[in-house]
Amino acid sequence: MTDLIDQKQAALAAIDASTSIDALEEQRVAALGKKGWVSLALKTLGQMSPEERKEAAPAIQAVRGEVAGAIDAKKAELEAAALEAQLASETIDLTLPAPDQPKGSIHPVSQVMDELAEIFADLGFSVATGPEIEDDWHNFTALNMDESHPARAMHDTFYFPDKAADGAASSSEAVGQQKRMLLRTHTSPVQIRSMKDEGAPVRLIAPGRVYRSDSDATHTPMFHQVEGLVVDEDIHLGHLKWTLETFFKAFFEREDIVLRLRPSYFPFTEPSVEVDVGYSNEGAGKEGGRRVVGGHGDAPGHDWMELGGSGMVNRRVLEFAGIDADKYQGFAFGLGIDRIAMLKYGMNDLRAFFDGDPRWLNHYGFSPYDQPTLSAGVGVRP
Ligand code: FA5
Repeated sequence: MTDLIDQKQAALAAIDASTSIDALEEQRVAALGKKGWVSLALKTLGQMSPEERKEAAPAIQAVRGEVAGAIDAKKAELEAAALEAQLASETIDLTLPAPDQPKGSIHPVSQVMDELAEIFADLGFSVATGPEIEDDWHNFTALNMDESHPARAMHDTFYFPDKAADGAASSSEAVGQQKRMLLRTHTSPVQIRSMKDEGAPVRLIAPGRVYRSDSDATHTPMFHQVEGLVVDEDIHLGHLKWTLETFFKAFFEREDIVLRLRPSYFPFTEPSVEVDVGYSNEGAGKEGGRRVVGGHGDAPGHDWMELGGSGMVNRRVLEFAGIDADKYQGFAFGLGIDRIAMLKYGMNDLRAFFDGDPRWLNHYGFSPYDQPTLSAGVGVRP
């Protein structure tokens, strides 16, 4: 019995001296575990006479209770101390100055895309999308530019490595060419995809990124276009002109916009017209950037900027897309979104659009609260 008392005193001292939950667990196993000294003492009860047992059992149980109680108490104490330490390490000093807010802004191209969608939605257009990694057929062939068509060369196309050219037999080359993959050079393939999917009539815009190997102040290798397509019965060039004028007046929020429609050529439209807008270089925008001011591009200090191409959809294109070209006609246009953003918000150089310079973004970017709406205005500046 004295052994037991000694062991108890030693265990209580060790429990009290434990500085971690792990150390405490060791003490628990040593005393109360299967082979712990308390458990072994309990086992000796079986060999005792009933009288001895009557005396020894309560004593062992008392020791057991005392040791278990000490372990529980120490455990609670250690856990409380750990929590205290964690809370102390996580306190926030509210008297410190607030850290700089990370400040983002809406890129002018995104803002202009939202403005376009808002204006065209009001004219009954829906918004369509298509893949940026496109195949040769949708980007060129179905738009009436077969393989030998010279207009293909004008697009400075980024092609993906040609699988057919990697040692495949030349007999499969014709098939390979049709499926040759590229970065789309314009948004016009969305015309084909939409007509194939939806048939006629259609009335849509398709804004998105396009790619050409091209770079100067008004050309970048990646830029944005918005395609417009209307196919219905009795559609004519007058509808195209009215739509473009109505759009540009709403977009630039002025009535004196002067558009110049120049006869042009696109394989997928016939007749084709290029759309220019008159603008001023003279201090109208912030830092005197290019800006539409209304008026004629031939006036002194004014010039014309080419914004896009358009025309009546070539019947070959309608046929490629599975539309009855005797019943339906259509007009289409493709405008450079970055260019119209430059003219609206007065930037001079297109390349800065994609440099990611926070000073530029801060200056020309929009607040997320400036959601363009026709009622509140589509051209709100922060
Ligand atoms: C086209 O891309 C035709 N798909 C447009 C079209 C659609 C015509 C439907 C008829 C019917 P173009 O290559 O001219 O056409 O480009 C259209 C506009 O994109 C240009 O007027 C210009 O505003 C813009 N653009 C062209 N290349 C660049 C470039 N590298 N960087 C910025 N904008 C560009």
